[in-house]
Amino acid sequence: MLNSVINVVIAGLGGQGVIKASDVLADAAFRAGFDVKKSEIHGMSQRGGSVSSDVRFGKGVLSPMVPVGEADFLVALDVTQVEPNRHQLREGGVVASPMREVVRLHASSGTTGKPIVVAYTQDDINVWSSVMMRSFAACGLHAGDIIQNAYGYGLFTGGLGAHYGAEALGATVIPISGGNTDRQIMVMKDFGVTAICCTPSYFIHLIERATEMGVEMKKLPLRAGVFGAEPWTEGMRKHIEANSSVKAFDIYGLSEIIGPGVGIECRHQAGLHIFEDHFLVEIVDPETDNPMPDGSEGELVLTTLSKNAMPIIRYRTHDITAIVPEPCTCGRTIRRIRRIGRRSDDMFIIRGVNVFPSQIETALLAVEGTLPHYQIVLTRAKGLDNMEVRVEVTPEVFSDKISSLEALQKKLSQAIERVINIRADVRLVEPRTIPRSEGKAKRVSDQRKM
Ligand code: DLL
Repeated sequence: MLNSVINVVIAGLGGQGVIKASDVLADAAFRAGFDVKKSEIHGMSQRGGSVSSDVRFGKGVLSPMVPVGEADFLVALDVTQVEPNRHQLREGGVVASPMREVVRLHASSGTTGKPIVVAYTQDDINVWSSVMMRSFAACGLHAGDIIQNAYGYGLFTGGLGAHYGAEALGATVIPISGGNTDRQIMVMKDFGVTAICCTPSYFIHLIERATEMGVEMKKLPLRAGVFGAEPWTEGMRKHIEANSSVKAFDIYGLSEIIGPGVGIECRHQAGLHIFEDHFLVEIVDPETDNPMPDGSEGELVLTTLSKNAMPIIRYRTHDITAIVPEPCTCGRTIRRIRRIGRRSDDMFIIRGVNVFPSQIETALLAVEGTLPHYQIVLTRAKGLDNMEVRVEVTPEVFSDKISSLEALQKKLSQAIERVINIRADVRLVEPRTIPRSEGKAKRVSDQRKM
């Protein structure tokens, strides 16, 4: 994965900035013990001999020294340069520290294609533990709490990220990982668990299963849920808080930046505080790439400020949010972002209308009698797109008369139409028929391309 010489592509529009960047890189590379050779700056006069090897820049300039697909690292001085130059990168990861300093590898779950491998030095792990520790503290947790960590352990960053943070806090961690739902409930009850970490959709499943097992969730000492790794709505929060004893906190993060712990809600549950001493936040217009002012919605772009093994500059997360500029009443001075309801790439187009799964979820959960389990199935017949929304109803509603079920179906269909302006076929399904996930829920099944 790592060579003693790193091939770096500096992508920018030229000028002093590029030269400065190559100087900084060369300096860092020297100090890290790399074999730095010489600079290669197209279109400019060469400056000195002490610049990082194989540095190049420029929009359409292809370097004879860094063949396409062979760059280890892309330094983009301008956010617009990331995508057009991505093809220069070598497959299989980019590590900026010597491999002997890398103490851990993880991989993103990846919505498409191959997973992205991410690497950490010991310092990176320490930063991660620290931001996770602060995250737990923001939820009001402290030493003495018993934290059941039901995020998956393994390549997924959720499990070990939360684990190290909880230990740094001085809490007692139960490293149960995801799955084995009955055992989760037994452990929660028997160990006097006070906080749980998992995806919000899995916690809803835990609530249901506990009820079936005769365990009263509201009577447990559980008081905080640290939920993230997937989009969820205020409707889901209401459902969780009404059906259990937890206050539900939203935690955000992504493997490429560090894992969980980029941001978290505080007790006011009014946006996620970003740990700005480690992560620089920007919002850009996903269409034009222009920076957006605070308060305007756009794509979250993150830069790591303290990572060693995989520093990342202006990473396009695809997550849509806005910066909340007002200070929070909790007193923290780090800024907040709005909860992430959607990704720019989870949008689907149906009969020409752009739709996000979270819009459907908001519409469904505003109507009484439904459960936060739904699936959107897209099909195509004779060239015409169709959207069916399968939604689970509560057992009480399901045993109602046909006429009341039909009335509910109509109500849901109208609620969806009000939000997205097109009709969807709503199908009410029996409780427990939509597949449950132990990790991230899969909401959309697009069968149009199959
Ligand atoms: O999901 C890291 C994580 C683990 C976050 C545990 C929180 C808790 P990835 O598998 O790389 O990493 O997926 C990252 O998940 O870009 C978002 O699209 C989505 N995501 C993560 N947290 C949230 C959240 C982990 N709170 C991708 N709300 C991100 C909405 C979220 N989406």
